[in-house]
Amino acid sequence: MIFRQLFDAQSSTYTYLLADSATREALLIDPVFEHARRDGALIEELGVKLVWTLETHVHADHVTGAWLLKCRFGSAIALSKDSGAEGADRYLADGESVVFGRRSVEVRATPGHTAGCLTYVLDDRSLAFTGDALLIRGCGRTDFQGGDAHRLFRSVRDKVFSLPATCLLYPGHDYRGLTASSVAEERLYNPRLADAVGEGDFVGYMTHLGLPHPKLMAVAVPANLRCGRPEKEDTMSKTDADWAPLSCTFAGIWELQPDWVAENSARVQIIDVREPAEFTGSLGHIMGAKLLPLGFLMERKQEIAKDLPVVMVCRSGARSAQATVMLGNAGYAKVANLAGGMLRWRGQRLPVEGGTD
Ligand SMILES: N[C@@H](CCC(=O)N[C@@H](CS)C(=O)NCC(=O)O)C(=O)O
Ligand SMILES: [Fe+2]
Repeated sequence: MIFRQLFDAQSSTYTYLLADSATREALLIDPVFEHARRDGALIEELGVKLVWTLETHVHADHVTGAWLLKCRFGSAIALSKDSGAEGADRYLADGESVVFGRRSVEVRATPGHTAGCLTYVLDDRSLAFTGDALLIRGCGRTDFQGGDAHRLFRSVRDKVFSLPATCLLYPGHDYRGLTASSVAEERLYNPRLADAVGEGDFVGYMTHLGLPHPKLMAVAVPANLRCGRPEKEDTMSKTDADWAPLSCTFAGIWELQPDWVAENSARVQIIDVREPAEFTGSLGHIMGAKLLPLGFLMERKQEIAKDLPVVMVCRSGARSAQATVMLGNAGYAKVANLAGGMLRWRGQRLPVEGGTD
C-alpha cells in the first residue's frame, strides 16, 4: 500500500492518497481544487494511476479538486447517493466498495454532519477515513446541510466505533494540526462521543457549538454540488502558463523537458548558473546560454530581460531549481528549470558547445 496524507492550510482539510503498490492504481479522498496541481505532481512522481476521487461529503469550506483531476487523469468521481450532487460517475451507498487495483475501500454511510456523509474503510480495516463525521477528539458540526446531531451520534457509534480498536482514523479536517487517531483512543477520550457520553449529552453539546458559518460556504457548496466543475470551464488553462509545456513538481518547481528546450532555444533566454570552470568544463554548455553563476544571480539580474522567457540550467537541475525560485520571487513571470540539468541534456545526446565526449 502507498499512503499519503496531504494538507490544505487554508481550510485545514486533509486529502488522502491510497494506491495499490502492485498495480499502481490509486484513489484520492477529498482533493482540494487549489491543490489539484500539487496532487497531480505527486501522482506522477509516485508513478501511480488515479482511478477514483472520492468525496466524504459535499464540503462547505473548500471546493473539491475532483473535476480538475478528472480532466487531467480521467479519474472517476464518486460520492454519496444522498449528497444531492450532480456530475459524479458513481453514487455510493452503504456497504458498497470502491476497488483500486487489488485493494478496496468499504463505504459506510455516516450521516449527521451532512445528510450525505460517508466514511471509507480500507479493506483490511487498518485505516478509516471519517470525513467530518468524526474529527480527532471532536466531530463535524450539525447545524447545516441536513446536519442532525442524533444521526451523527448513531453514525459514529454504529459505523466507526464498531471498527477494530486498533483501526487508525484519519479525519477530513484538523484545526490544530493533529494528523491521526484510533478507534480505541476516540472511544476513550473523545469529549463529545466517547463510550461514556450519552446521546442526550452529545445533542446538547452540538446544539450549543455557536460556530460562525464557514467563510467560503456560499461559493463552496454550489461548486461541490457540481463536483468542482467551474461554471466557466476554462479555469485550468487560465492558471497554467501558455509560453511552454511547463510541469510543476511536487517540490513546487516549474520545469521544462530538455527536448522542448533544445527545439525552442532561440525563443528563450538560457541562463547557466554553474561556476565558470563548469561552464567551460567537460559537460559543455547549451549553445547561446549565458553564464551567470548562482552567487551573482540577484546582483546581476538586470542582465536578464523580464519580457522574454527564461530557462535556468545547472549540472543536475538542483542549483537551477533554486535559481528558478529566486528569479520568480524577483518578479520574473516566465521562468522555468531545465529538468535534470546538463547531465540529462548530455544523456539525451542534445547538442552542446565545448565539452568532451
Ligand atoms: N472557520 C472555518 C470553519 C470551518 C467549519 O465550520 N468546518 C466544519 C467542517 S466543514 C466543522 O464541522 N467544523 C467543526 C469545528 O470547527 O469544530 C471556515 O470558515 O472555513
Ligand atoms: Fe464538512
